This record gives sequence, structure tokens and C-alpha cells, in this order.
Amino acid sequence: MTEIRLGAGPGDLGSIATMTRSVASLLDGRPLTDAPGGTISVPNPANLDDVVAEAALGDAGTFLDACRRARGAQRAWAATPAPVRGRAIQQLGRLVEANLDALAALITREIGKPIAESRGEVQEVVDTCSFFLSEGRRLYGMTVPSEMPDKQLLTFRTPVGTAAIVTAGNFPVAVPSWYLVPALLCGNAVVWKPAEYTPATAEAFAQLFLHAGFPTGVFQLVLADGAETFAGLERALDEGVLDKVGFTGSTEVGSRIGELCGRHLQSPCLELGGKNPLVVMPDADLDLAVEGALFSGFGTAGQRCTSLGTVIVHRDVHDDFLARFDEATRAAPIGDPTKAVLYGPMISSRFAERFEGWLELIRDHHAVLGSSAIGRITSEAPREGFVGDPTTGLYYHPTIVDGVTADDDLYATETFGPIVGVATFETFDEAIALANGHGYGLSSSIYTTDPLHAFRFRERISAGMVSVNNSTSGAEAHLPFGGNGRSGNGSRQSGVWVLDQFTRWQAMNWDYSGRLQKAQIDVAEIEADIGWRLPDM
Ligand code: UN1
Repeated sequence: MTEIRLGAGPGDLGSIATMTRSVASLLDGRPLTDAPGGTISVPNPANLDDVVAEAALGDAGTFLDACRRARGAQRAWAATPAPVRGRAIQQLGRLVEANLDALAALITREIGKPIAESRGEVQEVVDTCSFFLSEGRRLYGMTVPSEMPDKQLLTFRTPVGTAAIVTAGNFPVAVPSWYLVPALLCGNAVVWKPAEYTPATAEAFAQLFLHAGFPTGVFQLVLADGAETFAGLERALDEGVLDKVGFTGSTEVGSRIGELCGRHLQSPCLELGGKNPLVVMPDADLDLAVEGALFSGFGTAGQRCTSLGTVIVHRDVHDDFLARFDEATRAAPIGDPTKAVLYGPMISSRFAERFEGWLELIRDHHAVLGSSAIGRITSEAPREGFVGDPTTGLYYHPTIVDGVTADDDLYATETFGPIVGVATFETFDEAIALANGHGYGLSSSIYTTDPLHAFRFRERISAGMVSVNNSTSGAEAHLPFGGNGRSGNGSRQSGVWVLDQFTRWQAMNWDYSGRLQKAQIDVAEIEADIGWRLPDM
């Protein structure tokens, strides 16, 4: 059993492996003792008898209170030199790395993510810290030449202010870190509202922030449900104590947040859904394509924004690809997420129920492959080779649906679970039309050995992220992450690109000539003989 202990008192992380953890919002680092938003109990989705957390939820008032507190602390934090802020990010990265085993074990226990993936997720936080700790020593502005003598132009990145970060639970630490780490590095204060169904992981992650040396007040944790959070956002924006919203979640909620922020002339950072295509050209290495489709379609039980939605395969290789994909999927180990499995349970009963609804999008003209049954894995509908006991958790058969066309609901619906559609094309134009036609544009992939296809695909796909001979998921932590159309408003996270979300450019000019020099007017002329022409040669 792994244990992590940090400090003492109510914020103590305690034993990860067995205890039911009582967690609450942390305002200025202190747990909120009452629960105005009620309490929830979160079971381990791989073992429903194991209660991972009892969480006391806040409400809209809690959210507003957190924003006010964050705002109160932000100015002093912004005045702290950026390299010193970078040092706090460095300490956070070191703490996360030292607690990697325990945090990964808690993620696996709370959302059923296979342990190897949970470890990868925590590593993604460390990588994000490694990237941004040095950004504290860069955060470059520019010196720009002036059109007048004795005058200098400069640009500075200034923090936006207070940022509310509202995140989903499928990546309960990595995706939040993409917002929280750069936001703090840039001198903002943050209010983090994690998913309701990952309160234990969120609270543990928050404890690591609180122990990393950030001043009290710049990091606030609010546990609350979606409706109270939305009301809290509205109140905080109305009161003028919130300057930026970052949101990862559904397209529907994202557009409501965009509307709300727009009323306050703010542009949120939105990372929304996807229906990510994987195109298989006739010249592709089919084994490689199958491996990529298996990982991105069924890894994490299909519960990534970047998970594969539809394989779009050329008619000439369709049958061969499908046979190999079916065989690989049938052989894939599914089950206990503490073991070496392709995927474990659904994140929570809410995800399981929604997934059962999406299975109803399968129609008579479709062929279903990939497992011995569809729906929940039970003693009556067993899965050969299941690792562990399927009856203890929320386990579902992997489902391949062949014969998908652009007219099917399945084609245009994001199905957050272990289901992959297969569509067929003849011409490259048809493949592109299928890959873009649903209006999502997050991630995409093409398998080909021809550079012409790879670059044409890049040019014509509307997605923000393009893989060549690689799966749709598994983006590295320092490339721009984000989408277009129904997948987002064009904002990007990660790497240097996210700095534009958490800073605003300030332009400064300094005239030291001792007189008023008017731009565009008092500018030296260049006299040219503009009528001159070369003699005939
Ligand atoms: C998500 O599902 O919201 O690229 C993020 C990937 C991961 C992140 C997924 N690094 O698949």
C-alpha cells in the first residue's frame, strides 16, 4: 500500500489506497466546514463497494467568495518577479514528481484509469511544470524601433487577473495543470473547480499546490456541481472579480460559458468535445493503423477528448483493416485498472449511463464487431480474457460499428466511451468530407506512406491537431492543444501558445527627446526621385 503524507491537520492527504477521504473546498488553504451545495459520495468505478470520497460541496456563494479572495491576493503575486514565480512552479513539479505513485494510485482508484495511464497523466503535470518553470525567466516582451528619434517602444505581458478554471474528470490532474500552471506563472490568481466526480484527486492535487510555496489566496479550490458553478461564474463576472474563464468539457456547456463571458467582453479558453477521425489510406501500414486505432479508440475506455471517433478507411483496404482491427480488439485485455489492461471501467455511473444511450445509435445497417457482446460486461454477457471480476465495476464491451455513413447519428455524435465507427471512402475528397463534416475539429490522424497525402490532409483537415502515422490521442505537453468549430473557440493550451490566454499585451512608448513628437506627423521624410526610370538598355 502506498501512502502520502504532507503536513498535518484537515488538509492531510492520508492513506490513498483504502480510506474514504472526506474532502471539501479549500478557501485560502482551509477546508470549508459546511456544505451549502450538499454532499456526495464517490465510489471506485472498478469496485463499487469501495467509497473513495465523501465530498462537501460549495455553492454559487462559495464560488464568488473564492473569486473575491483570489482577487485580493493577485496583485501581490503579480508583483512577485516572474523568475520567483517560476521557482514556485519548479517546487510544485518536484512535489508532484515525489508523489507520483500515490497520486496515480488515487486517480486509478477514483476514475478507473489504468495505472500506467494514470502514471503518464501525473508525468504530464511534471512535464508541464518543467516547461513553465523556465518561462518565468523568459516571458519575453519586445523592444520595437520607434519612427522617431529618442523614443523607445516596448511590449510587456501583463497578467489577466483572476482566472476560474473549470475542468472535466477524465484527466483530473493533467488537463487542469495545463491551465493552472501557466496561469499562476503569468502572475494570475486561480479558482479551480474540478469535476464533481473526482473530488479526492482534486483535493490531493490542490494540497500539492498549497505545499509548493504559492502565497495564500492565489490558489483556491471549489468543489461544486455544474449548476452552482455556472451561477457562481455569473455572479463573479457581474461583480467584476473574475477576468478569465478556462473550461474543458462538453460543447453544449462550452457555448453557454462563451455566451456568458461574451456579455462581459471576455473570451474564455475553451477545450470542448471531439469526433476525431483516423483516415487509413490504401498505402498505409495496416498493422500500425490497427495499433493506433486500438489505443486511441479504446484506451482510457474511449473517455478522452482526443479518443478516436470514426476510422475512415479506403475501400480497397477496408476488409483487411476491419478484420485485423476486430481481431486486435477481441484479444485486448480489459478489466482491473490496477493491472496491465487496455482499459478499465467507465469513470462513473453517469458516464456509463450516457454510454448506454449512445449504444442505441447503432442501426440495422451497421455491423457490430470487437467483442462477444455489446453493453455492460456481466456474467450473462461475459468478455473472454477479462482481467478480474467484471461484476464489481462499470465495465463495458469494446464495440466496433462498421458501415457508418455521414447520415448516421453515430457519425456526428461524440460518444465518450469504448465505441468506434468505421466508414469507407473512395476518393481523398470523400475522406476529407467525412473527416470534417460533423463540425468538430479537435484531433485527427492519417495513416499513409505518401508525404503528399500527409501534407494535403494537414492542409484540409479542420482539426487543431493532426497526427501522421500516430493515433488521435496522446498529445505531448508542450505543443498547442485545442480545437476549432464544435471543439472550441480557437483558443490553445500548452507550450508558449497558452501564454496568450493568461496574459495581455501592454504596449509602452517612452519619448526622451524632451519635446512632443507626434506619431505619423513629425516623422522624417525620405526624399526620393520617384519618377526616375532606367534608360533603355
Ligand atoms: C482530454 O481528453 O481532455 O492528448 C485531454 C491526449 C492527452 C490529453 C487528453 N495528453 O490524449
